Amino acid sequence: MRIVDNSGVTSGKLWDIFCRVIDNYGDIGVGWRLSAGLAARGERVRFWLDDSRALGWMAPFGAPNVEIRHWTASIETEGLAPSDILLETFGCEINPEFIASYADWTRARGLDLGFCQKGLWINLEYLSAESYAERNHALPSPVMTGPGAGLCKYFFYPGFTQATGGLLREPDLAERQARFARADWLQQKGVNWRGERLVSLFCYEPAALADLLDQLAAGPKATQLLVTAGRATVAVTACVLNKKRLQPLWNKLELLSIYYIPPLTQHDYDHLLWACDLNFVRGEDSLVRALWANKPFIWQIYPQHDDAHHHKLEALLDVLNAPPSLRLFHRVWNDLDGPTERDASQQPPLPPFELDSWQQVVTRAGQQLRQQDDLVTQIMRFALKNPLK
Ligand code: TRH
Repeated sequence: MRIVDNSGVTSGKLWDIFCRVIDNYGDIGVGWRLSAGLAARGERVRFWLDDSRALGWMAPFGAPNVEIRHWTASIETEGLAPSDILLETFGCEINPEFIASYADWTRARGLDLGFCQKGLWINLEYLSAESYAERNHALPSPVMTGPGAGLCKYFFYPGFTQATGGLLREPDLAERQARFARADWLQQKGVNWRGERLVSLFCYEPAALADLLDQLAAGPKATQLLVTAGRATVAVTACVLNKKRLQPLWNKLELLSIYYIPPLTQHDYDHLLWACDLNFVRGEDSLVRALWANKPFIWQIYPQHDDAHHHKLEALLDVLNAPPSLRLFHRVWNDLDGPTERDASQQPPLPPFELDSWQQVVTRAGQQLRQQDDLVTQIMRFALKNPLK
């Protein structure tokens, strides 16, 4: 059956989406969001994962038309329904036997029309605001050797401009946000909120974490810090223990209270971002969710060994047209000015929050970005341009 959605994109294809979980939750988080987003628009998805455990809390109810498949060392393809589109997330290497089957399915459809016209094999890249995303988006790369020889792989770059593949954003997001009731949700999650400033924290192990806790504990506003499960919880717990050991009177006015949140579904993680006055996010997917939440946010970028993340962070701040206070806060939060192991006394202090001006930044950026077609719309349109249509 062919389906026409609001954006005029028609479809009804079967996608094989492959995702390797390296560490953290960004790869599976994006892979799942894409799979569910495609399925919600009438596509069918086989989502191949080498480790599906995180879906147990991220998306415990699954989604209609998304079939989770265990990605094993060798994949038995006999008896599998031939798929239309092969998509690898973030350069994960798909098994040769699977690629061979995909090439066979493509040939069997009579689409042996020549180089670069035999099917659609997409590599979805990481999100970056750097200019290479525009330059490389949608470029084809003919496969010259191996079981996929003769096929063509396309590079699909998410991004912040019209010349990229856009950002993941569900069509019903605004409607969900309009229905959201902050106090009810907090109560439902067991947060005893008495009107304090609410800050969410999703981070790795930032060198400035102790500083942040000090700043929040210094007031003058009372703050409730809602700490996400996993690395953020471990880091904050250790930091608080250390503070209390060294300064037993730390936070004695109790202007800072800390609540450790259990792992949330992706839907509920949105709710956390919508409920808070300031969000600390990390990696790429939560960054996008923080933009849609339309609340001031601070981003901890996933660190890379060669410091490539420095440029990536600056590029985002440029796209946001961030004022100096927001740039400085990001520099310190991301420890851009020196190695993490250095003497803590040399660490530049975390600057104060300037929530009003940071709010203007996210509102302006969000308005612009909502004008763009979302990533699922764009990738489906891309698939329709292909000879398989
Ligand atoms: O977990 P991350 O740090 O992911 C990282 C980066 O994406 C990085 O680039 C990548 O290379 C590495 O993973 C492997 O942050 P990110 O990208 O925000 O992904 C987190 C996902 O987890 C996102 O989909 C939101 C989801 N999430 C929940 O569903 N529930 C929760 O309670 C929390 C805290 C997150």
